[in-house]
Parts: sequence; structure tokens; C-alpha cells
Amino acid sequence: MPMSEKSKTSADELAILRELERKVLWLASWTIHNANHLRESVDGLKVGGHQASSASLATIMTALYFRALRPQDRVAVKPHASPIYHAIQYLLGRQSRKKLEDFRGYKGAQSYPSRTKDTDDVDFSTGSVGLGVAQTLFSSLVQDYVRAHGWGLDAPEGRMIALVGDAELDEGNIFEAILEGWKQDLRNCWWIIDYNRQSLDAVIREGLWARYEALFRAFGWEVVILKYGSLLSEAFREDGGERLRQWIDSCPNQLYSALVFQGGAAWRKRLNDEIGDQGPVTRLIEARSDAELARLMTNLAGHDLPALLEAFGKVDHDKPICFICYTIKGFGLPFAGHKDNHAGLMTPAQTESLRAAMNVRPGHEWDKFEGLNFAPADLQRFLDRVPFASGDRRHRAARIAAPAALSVAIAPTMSTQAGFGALLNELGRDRSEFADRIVTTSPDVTVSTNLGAWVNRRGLFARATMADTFKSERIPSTFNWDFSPKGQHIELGIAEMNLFILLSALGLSHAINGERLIPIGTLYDPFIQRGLDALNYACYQEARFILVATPAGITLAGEGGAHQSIATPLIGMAQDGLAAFEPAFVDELAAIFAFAFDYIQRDADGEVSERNWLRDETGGSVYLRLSTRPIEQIKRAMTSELSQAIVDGAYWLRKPGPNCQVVVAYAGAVAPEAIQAVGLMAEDRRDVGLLAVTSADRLNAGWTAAQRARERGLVHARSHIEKLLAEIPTHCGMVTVLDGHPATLAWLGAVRGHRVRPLGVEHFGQTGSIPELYRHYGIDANAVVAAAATLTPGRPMRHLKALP
Ligand SMILES: Cc1ncc(C[n+]2csc(CCOP(=O)(O)OP(=O)(O)O)c2C)c(N)n1
Ligand SMILES: [Mg+2]
Repeated sequence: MPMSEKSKTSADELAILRELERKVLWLASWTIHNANHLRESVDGLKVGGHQASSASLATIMTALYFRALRPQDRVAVKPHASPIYHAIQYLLGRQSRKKLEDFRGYKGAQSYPSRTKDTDDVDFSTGSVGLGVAQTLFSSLVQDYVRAHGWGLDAPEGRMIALVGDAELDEGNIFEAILEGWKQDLRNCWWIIDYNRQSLDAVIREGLWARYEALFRAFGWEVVILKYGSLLSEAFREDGGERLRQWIDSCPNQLYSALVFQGGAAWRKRLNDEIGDQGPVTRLIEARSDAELARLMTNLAGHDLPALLEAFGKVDHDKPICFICYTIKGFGLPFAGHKDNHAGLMTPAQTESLRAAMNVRPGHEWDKFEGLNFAPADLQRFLDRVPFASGDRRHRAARIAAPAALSVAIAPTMSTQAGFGALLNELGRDRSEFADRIVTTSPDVTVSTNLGAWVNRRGLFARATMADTFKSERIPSTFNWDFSPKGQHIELGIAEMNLFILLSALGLSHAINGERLIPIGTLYDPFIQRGLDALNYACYQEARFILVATPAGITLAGEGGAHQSIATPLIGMAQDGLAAFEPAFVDELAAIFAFAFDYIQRDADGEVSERNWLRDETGGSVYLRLSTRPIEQIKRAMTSELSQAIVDGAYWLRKPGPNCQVVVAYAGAVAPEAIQAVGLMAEDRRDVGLLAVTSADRLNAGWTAAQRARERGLVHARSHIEKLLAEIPTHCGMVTVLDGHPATLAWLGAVRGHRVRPLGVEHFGQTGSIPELYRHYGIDANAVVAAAATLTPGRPMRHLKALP
């Protein structure tokens, strides 16, 4: 094609893109206006529409989605740009008008882009600022991991792109990610900062861009600053232009924002006051009308399509890039630049004037091509050829068969953490495809969470090989720390946020890369709380992984204070998308792992199982709360009934007789105390039962689901716990005990109306031995007996000692 023809095509394209940019801004504004209008008429409630925050990104997203992006690229969109995202998808034919009309309403387009709740191909769920940004970085590392292992090489490499609010960079997890990205040799990652110099409350500090620039460069990123658009750049070349540039370069953010809001006359007055008597620049100002002056002075690169297209188009390397794009919050809308505009909504009159400016006739607000200066057929032809929208971007990957039973040598006395190490060690030996797809990761607690043996077998992952110097120097060490592209363990720095975001990225590999991974992450249980929001978002976007948290609770003994987790069993119960287990014995652990390996790969629609009333077919992630406390193991054969009961959440370790007076229900590391207490009570209470709870979470979820099913008329619905407790007489008392918050098991009494005394830990721990601490917090055998004595009248308990 001759050059002139090619550039002509580009000019046409640019003209169309300019029209689409206007249309995107209109549709997003109308979506928000419409949603708020509905809300007001329904319940008088005004909801924040984030019109200003959306408008800020309208040009950048137009340039990306209609031109620069390719189908293999993945994007985390700043939460408040959701209306722009949905408008773009609507134009591309991937979002329905109904969903836009129901924006923020029941089953409508989501307020913040959601992978799971939206239907228009959102790549990453955002909303809690900072998390989506970091997720792109880790997704890029996962892409490298997958390709380094020889998978998915026939597909092109994608770029992982985040659209970042400037105030979003206040979130510390972003910096933790940048540091980790540097260590892991990050590639193919673009962060585009919407530098509108406004947050929710305020105008941001002067000169922040310079700190960002220095910071990103320090970690090996290329930094591209897109400050002035083509109008301003041309004006700077005029006589007096240099003076204008000096003025605007030194204009404080607050003043700039205020002038943007005030408009042309205010610009003229201010410029005349400050530089109006300086020769050529006066003529430059005077040559423009108020409207032209306002257009000129707000012509920042983040709203200049040619500047953006050029910048995105000329990237020809895979180094991470940070684009700092100057923008105006609310650009093109009446409250542009106003510091209070974050949740600002246009008044009906303002919407009317925007409608007029956009040439949209009443009743034609949703028409895709209404008011545009191109024939609809031309526009449609353009949209049909948008590279990003060609083809299915969400992949599927087949399930990988997990070994039916996991072999692990169980020592007579063993902790669940040791069992975990032994189990992975066995898997490390296994030359199956399944074992090859396992990827482990840990935030600097690989060795202390017992992953060492696995890592010795499978090695650490890095794109470049790096030998363990201790090994080459022949210095004896238990651990082999060799890095290679084939390694299966990703060693992270200590930041737990990074662990969860990496798990989220690994756990979406089947959908993003079309290659399934089996991710297992380890950390100390108390530090779940450090990364909780990232864990929440990982679950929200249906990432699939196994989280092994060890050690846990006051059983940590010597580690006092807040190192001993209290709330995590409740987190395990309450976290949607995460099945929580707390086994006591290693054979239970093996049964749970066998289940988990399959469960994390399920994705069928939520059929309920009539056995336990859980929606097991939808699958989910798994959390195991483990312990370092060695416990005498039970010698028994693992039957299919027993392993099923373990997975369903509980089984009778000692089945109560028909005249049962007391049931002790325990979870986790306190098993020996519960067993001992039952022995101590046996002489004084009849038919004492001992219930081993392996998953309070699944037991509870099955119970509530069965109740709901009965309320809907399925009268035969019975959950696992209801069946287990069916034969227990109602006068029987129940003592529950665990090393965690007592509320975890306290609900068991409500299942069939048994009185309950829940034992557990409610206060920050202190150092001491396990027996000392169990006595102190009242979760030892004596405390169980004392609780049972009070709960169930009868003979005094002979073995009961006075409580401390
Ligand atoms: C973790 C978290 N904290 C607080 C909020 C509430 N919030 C939403 S947007 C916002 C300010 C965002 O400013 P910026 O990133 O600059 O985006 P802009 O609105 O300027 O486009 C805040 C505080 C949130 N969504 N997530
Ligand atoms: Mg901002």
C-alpha cells in the first residue's frame, strides 16, 4: 500500500476513534445518570456514580480497547472506570443494553468491574484499590512460569495492563508488588497511571509524578510521561510558547484544577494577571477565544488520542512500562477539575446540555451511533475489526486427574504440618502430569512450613538458571536452592499480600493462559490477616488454590501475643469461595488433600449434593489450618466412608450410645485433650460421644443449606451434621473445643437444640508451653471435664481438678 494511502486510512481511523471516544463518554455518563435517576425515583437514595472518575479514563480506554489492545492482553480497570468499560463493551457488542440500564441494580452491570458477576469479559475484579494493579504484575509472572514449563507456547504472549488511579498508588501492596516484580525479572506489564491529581477527598501533592518516575526507574521499569497534548505542544512552538510552558509547568495542582473547573474566562484572567505583559505570549493568549483557550489549557496528553496511540503503539520491547498520563478528572463534563467531584453527579439540566453537545435525541440515548458524524455501517465495520474483540478471550483447561489416594508414611506420633511436608515429598517423587502441574509458593517461610523436601525435589522457579552456591562450594545444607525455568516453587519475599495475589494469578491460569496449575501456598496462620483483602479478592474472582496455614493458634506456644491466631477459624467459615479444614490427624490430611486436588478444579454449575447439601460441583479454593504439635496418630484403615465424612466435615471418633449424656466435639490440635477428657468422664457420665470436626466450615454451610432447602419444600433435606446428631437425646450436653475462637463450633448446639459450652481462645496469647497455655485458656482436658460437669447434672466427676 502506498504510504499516502496508509496515512489517509490512519486519519480516518483517528476520526472514527474520536467519535467513539465521545460516544463512550456519553454512554458512561448516561448509564450513571440513568441508574441514579432510577434509584432516586425508587427509594430516594442517591448513589455515587463516579462520573468524574470515569471520564478521566475515557480517552485512554478508547485508545486501548479500540486500537492498542490485542485479544491476549489482560487488563485490570480502575474500579471507578467501570461505566467506561461497560460502555466500550456495549459498543463492541459484548454488553447488553439491559445490563447497562440496570447498572448498579439487581443483576445489572456491576459498579466495579467483576470477573464473576459481570458478563462482559472482565479480566480482573477490581474495587479494593491497589489489588487489581498488583494482580497484573503477578499474572505476568504466571504467564512466564507457564511458558517456561513449555505450556501454551503456540499462543501469543499477552501484556498485563493496569489502569491505575493516581491516589491508588497510596496503597502499600503496590510497592510490595513492584519490589517482587524486580526480583522475579518482570516482563510484559504496563501500568497506565491516570494522573488526574485528584483522589476521593482532595487534590494530591505537588510533584508526585517525579517520585513515581524515580521509583519505577529504580526498579527497572521504563517510565513514559505523557503530559501535554498536541494542541499545547503546537502552542509551545509558537512565539511566546516557551513562556506558556514555564507557566503551566509551575502551575500548582490545586490552581490548575480550579481553573479547569472555572473555564475560559478564568484562564484568560489568570494568564493575563501572571504573564499577560510579557510580549509574544500575550498575543498567543489573545489570539484565542475563551472556549479555545479553555480547550488549549486542558489539552493534556491523557485526553489526546494521537499522543496516546503513538505512545502505546511504539512500545517494541517487553520491559515493564509505567505510563504517567496527565488527565483531568471529569474531563468533558461540567464538574471537571472540581475537587469535590469524586462522587459528583450531573444534574438533569447538565445531562441535557451534554446530550445536546453529543447530538443525542431524546429517546435515542442508547443508540450506538446516534449523533456521530459517520455512517453507521462504517462505524460498525470499524468495530467489527477491533483486534481486541476478535475471538474468545476466556480459556478453559481440562481437569488434570489427581491421584485417587495420596501415599504418605504416617509416623506413630506426627503433626499435621509434618504430614503436609511428607505428603508433598511423596508428590515430589511422582513423575505424573499432575505432580508437574503443582506449583508451590511461600513468602519466605518455605522451610518453616515444611516445603523444603518438595523444593529439594522440584527446585525453585526463575526464568534464568541460578545455582545454589552452597551446593557448588560443597557446604553441607539440608536444602537445595537451585533456580531454573523448570523449577516448581516460586519463592516470594515476606509480603503476605503478594502471596495471595500470586495465588490469585496462579489460580486463574486455566482461564487466562488456558493452562491449568495446581497452586499451593504456605504461610503462618496468623498472617492470613495480613493479606486478607487480597485473599478475599482471589476468592471473589474464583481463583483456585490450596492455602496451607501453619502453625496456628496458641499451640504455637513459645510465640506469644498476636502471633497466635484466634480469628482464622472464623475467617475460614465466613470467607466465600474457600472451604476451610482443620484436621487433627495425618490420614485426615491426606483425605482432605485428595479431595482438594479435585475440588479446586471443578467449575460446573452449582448443583447441590443431596448428601451434604453443599454446592460442591462449583468447586472453590481450600484452606487448611495446620499445626506443628506432634500428636499420637490413630492406626486405622482409611475407608471410603471415613474419608467422605472427613471431607463432609465430621465423624464420630467415639460413637455415643443411646443414653448419651455428654458429647465432646473438637477440632484440630486439641484432639489429645478431647480424647483424654472423654476417658476421664467415662466413669461418671453415660455413653460419652466424641465428635471429630474436620471442617466446621463445611458442616455449617451444609446445615444452613439444608434448612433453606426444607423451607423451600424439600422436606427430606438433611445435612451431614444433622444426620450425625440425629440419635443424640436432647437432654445431652455438648462441650466444643478448639484452639481458636469458640464461636467456630458454638453453633453445633442449635442444630438439634443441645445445650453447649463452647471452649476456645478469646484473648491475645502469651508465651508458655502447650500444657501451660491450654490450661491458661481453658482448652485442656480438665477444662472440658469441668464444662461437661456443669452442663450435665450427675455424679461429681472424679478426675476433675480445681480450675486455675
Ligand atoms: C482499599 C480501598 N480503600 C478505599 C476505597 C474508596 N475509594 C474509592 S476511589 C478512591 C480514591 C481514588 O482516587 P484515584 O485512585 O486517584 O482515582 P480517581 O477517582 O482520581 O480516578 C477511594 C479512596 C477503595 N475503593 N478501596
Ligand atoms: Mg486521581
